Amino acid sequence: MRKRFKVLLAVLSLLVLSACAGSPAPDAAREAVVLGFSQLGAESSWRIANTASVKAAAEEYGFGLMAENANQKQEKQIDAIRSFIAYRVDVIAFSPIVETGWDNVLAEARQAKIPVILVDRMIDSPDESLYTAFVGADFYAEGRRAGEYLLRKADAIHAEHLRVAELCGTPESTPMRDRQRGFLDVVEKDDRIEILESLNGDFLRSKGEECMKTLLEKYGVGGIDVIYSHNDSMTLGALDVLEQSGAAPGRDILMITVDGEKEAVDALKAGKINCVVQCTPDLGKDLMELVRGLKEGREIPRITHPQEGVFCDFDDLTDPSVEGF
Ligand code: GZL
Repeated sequence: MRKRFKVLLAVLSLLVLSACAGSPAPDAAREAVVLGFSQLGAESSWRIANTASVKAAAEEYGFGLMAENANQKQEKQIDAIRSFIAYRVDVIAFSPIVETGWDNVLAEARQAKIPVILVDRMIDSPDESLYTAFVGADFYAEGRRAGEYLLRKADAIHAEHLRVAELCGTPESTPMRDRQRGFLDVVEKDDRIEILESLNGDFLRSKGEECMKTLLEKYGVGGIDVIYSHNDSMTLGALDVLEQSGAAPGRDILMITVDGEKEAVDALKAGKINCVVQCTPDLGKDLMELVRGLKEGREIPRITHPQEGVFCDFDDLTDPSVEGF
């Protein structure tokens, strides 16, 4: 009898401890917090994974979630934010498709005393009070990592001249601007590197294909040494075109990409991509921690960057840690 009592006591203790160990709020808190979330679209595997991360984390934390998809339209994001204000959600979170054009609607949220958290992308405004916090990648650092890989590769293959074509993400978006600036700040000092051209692929696989076709028509496979692409979707589109043209991407042309989705990491392992700069879509839990902090009246960090790294052809690609999302 005593043994059974001891086991029961141990189980009960574990249950109590787990409930106090910072685990998400219980279901009963679901209606206590309602988060309005405007997602910019579903343009890439990264975006789809990011949306899933936010939804799963809201569920885990027991928060009510009003999620709106703007299908790449800024005006739909603005409408969604206005509906969150009308509904009087506790917190508004959104991923701004571009950096400008938000001041009026965010001033309305401030007027309604609803805090705003930026997810994944930044806004460009002189008014720092328009948002409370940002959770997302340091895109400038990602661009620098891509540039540092290219210089390391140039050393390793004793390259004297490398002609780079850049596939850019959505114009005036934070990842496009900062991945470009970070990359250029590293490579433009090195006279082995020549930037041939930068084309807008809008983070879309279909436009990545179009850009690659345009580049091949203009320069030919022998006229381009490196593709630096701001996301995997555009890179995978470019790979399709290169392989259809008979080129061997990863050998004839160095391929550098950002995000780290499974299909791109698999292409890295197959030797078709040379470098994958990681950009995690898993921002949901970090976002919910910020929401919980606001609801508990705590000071929250203004900027939260996730840990990110690089997978490349200098690595042991058989290591199980080399995997995509
Ligand atoms: C980056 C994110 C970018 C991804 C793309 O955090 O904003 O948008 O790199 C996505 O895949 O479209």
